[in-house]
Amino acid sequence: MSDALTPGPEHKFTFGLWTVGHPGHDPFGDPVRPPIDPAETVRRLADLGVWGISFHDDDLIPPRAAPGERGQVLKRFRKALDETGMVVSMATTNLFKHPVFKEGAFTANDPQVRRYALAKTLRAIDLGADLGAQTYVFWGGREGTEALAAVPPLDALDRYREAIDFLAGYATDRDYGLRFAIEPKPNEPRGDAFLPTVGHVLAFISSLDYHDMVGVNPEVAHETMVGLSFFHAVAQAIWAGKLYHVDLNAQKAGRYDQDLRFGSEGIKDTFFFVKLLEDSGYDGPRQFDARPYRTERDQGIWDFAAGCMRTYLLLAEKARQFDADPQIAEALEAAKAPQLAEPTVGAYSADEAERLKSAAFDVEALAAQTYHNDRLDQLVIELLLGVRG
Ligand code: GLT
Ligand code: MN
Ligand code: MN
Repeated sequence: MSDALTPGPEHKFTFGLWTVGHPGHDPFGDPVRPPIDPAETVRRLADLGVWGISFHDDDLIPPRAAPGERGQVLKRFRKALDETGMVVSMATTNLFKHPVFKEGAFTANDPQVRRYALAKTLRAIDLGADLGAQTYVFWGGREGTEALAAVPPLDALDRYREAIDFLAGYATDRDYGLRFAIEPKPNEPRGDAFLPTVGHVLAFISSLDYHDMVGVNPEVAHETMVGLSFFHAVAQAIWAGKLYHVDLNAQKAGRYDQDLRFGSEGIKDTFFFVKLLEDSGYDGPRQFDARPYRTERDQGIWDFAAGCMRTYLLLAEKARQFDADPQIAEALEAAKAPQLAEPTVGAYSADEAERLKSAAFDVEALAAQTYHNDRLDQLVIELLLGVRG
């Protein structure tokens, strides 16, 4: 049991620089923690068994870096990567912090702002590829509006598509071997965001010229904040062959984006998500996009990071217990769960349609069946509470 709970490179756990490095400011309060040097973050996380690190362009190279500083930062960062064996798992662009993006980035009304957003992203893609990133994430933090009249949504979607296709063309042309992952979020900081959920992103991807190289980066908090099931959202991304990256944290429904320690809320949904991911053969990064509580600093930050990974591994262990539990297997049979894998009628044929129309169904008997879902769910709760196995 202890081995299964020790994080290692095989688990592909990753953290963004902006997560453990978050200074703890919020709309009402000042920072509560000093900044951490990216190289120090790499070393501390590597000690905990983390496999990879990710960053926004501006997390790594401060936007107002003095000439020469860029080289210094990169040198320190590369040295820490080399010494620890940690990889750069993902890179992304900060297109939300600077006031130039207050009205949008790829979907800003002003073409010069859109062109600037693209230029910033092209440079950030170069940086990410140079450091070995294989996934590039797009979170459209400022793509949206409060004034519905101000931003025609059909044009905004055209511009969004134009931007992603242009950048995909660039990454392909440069042979960077990158895959893109678009991260949905329903609102915050904008009143209404474009590409608000996993479902919207999947539909958008199918409209792209470069649809093969673009997938989705679902985040627990972003689906959960509007009351959607993250488990089902990720399932649909997997089903579509589009789960290219995943952002793990915790969230209560109906709140602002909380980015809490993984597994600290919604334990049942989180358990089924972990089981789904483990069973699916997904072999991409398992990224924690969470922040320590504002009460934490120093060692508390690294305890928080260790906690995210430990909870993931505990739930993966619970998933194995679920599969090995004979009473749960019986309850799944009683719920007829295995039968959902059987085709209903197969592909259309006129004969089959006729057979169906003339078949006799004992509808009353079918309606009277019981599935014992309460018993099944109770067994799951008991498993999670540690009184089984
Ligand atoms: C920002 C956001 C996250 C995104 C990051 C990538 S930035 O912290 O809240 O959900 O994943 O741009
Ligand atoms: Mn995220
Ligand atoms: Mn979030």
